[in-house]
Amino acid sequence: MLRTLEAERARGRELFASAGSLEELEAANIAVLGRKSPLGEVQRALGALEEGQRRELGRAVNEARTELADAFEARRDALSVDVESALLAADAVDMTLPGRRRPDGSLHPLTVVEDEIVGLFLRLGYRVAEGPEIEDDWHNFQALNIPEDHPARTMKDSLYVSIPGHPELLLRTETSAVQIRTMLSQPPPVYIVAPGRVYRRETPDPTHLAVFHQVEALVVDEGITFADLKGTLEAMAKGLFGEDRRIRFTPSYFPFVEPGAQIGVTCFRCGGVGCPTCRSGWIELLGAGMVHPKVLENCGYDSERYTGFAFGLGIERVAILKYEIPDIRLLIEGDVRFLERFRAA
Ligand code: FA5
Repeated sequence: MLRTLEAERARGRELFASAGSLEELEAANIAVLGRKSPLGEVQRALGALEEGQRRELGRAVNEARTELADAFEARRDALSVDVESALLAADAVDMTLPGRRRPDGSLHPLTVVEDEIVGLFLRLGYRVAEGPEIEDDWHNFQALNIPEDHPARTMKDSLYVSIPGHPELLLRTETSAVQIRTMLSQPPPVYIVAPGRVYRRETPDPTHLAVFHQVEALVVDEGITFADLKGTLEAMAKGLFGEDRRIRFTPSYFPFVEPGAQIGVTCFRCGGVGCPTCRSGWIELLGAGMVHPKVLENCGYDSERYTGFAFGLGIERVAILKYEIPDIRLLIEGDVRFLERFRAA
């Protein structure tokens, strides 16, 4: 039996040393130290021996077991380190590789144009005013000299909001309602610009959207005349489009101004001859005029002492003129290929 024991010791050492993985090592452990292994059998046979022999052989079996168990553990530790190293190697990050560069984002052309227009007026000493996008009938119509039965109400198709208990709410059709809110909140003089979103029931085409943005301007002070309006608009058009683009004033009607005018800019595509984008050679940019005395009075201003001018321009219209965009709808489609053009803008 001692010979078997020696042979098992040698076999066990060999098997453990040659195990190439933790799975192979576990199988070797069962074969060498398991209950059904030759060593196990020797151990079971001990009971049948007489005491002196049993003690001697028992000690030898224990020694063999201890040595083999140590060999098993030493190999298991070595293999575990290998496994961990392999996992780490698979997970390794090469710190010397160049990083993946994400393309820089950019401002939407409408934001760029709005910032430019507002910036122009801030430099002239105006301040920015704001109003809600959901308006009531009084601010959107009545205070702007558009009473209930006034035909001007049908000039723009309004979108009404159905909120129980608030029958007169609508999505504002123009930023002019901010004129009213501003005058009600402060005494003259007033020098404000009010950028914001407006809503109309329109079918979009190359120069029209149903939801678009306007910048409203309002000036009320002593001695303001139409010449101030004209000079301000000419300065603005030159600032936005450069010295070469021609602008024109044509008489127009808005109930909240008297006299009223529309300002057009020569079309970037045809230069003013007429094409599918502009139809007439001109692209209408804004409506303007001298604030109607009734509007001043509706807000508690003394219309004998104060006069003022106002205008409202479409930001999308400025963008299509400035960047020569053939269709205004491109501005709201979010197509990255189109927006990438403005990365450097
Ligand atoms: C108005 O909205 C007036 N509130 C402007 C005004 C303000 C007049 C103060 C007098 C005093 P109008 O509906 O014309 O006017 O619109 C003003 C500008 O918004 C237009 O000149 C145009 O640049 C732009 N605009 C109008 N409709 C659309 C549309 N459907 N899509 C894109 N831009 C539009």
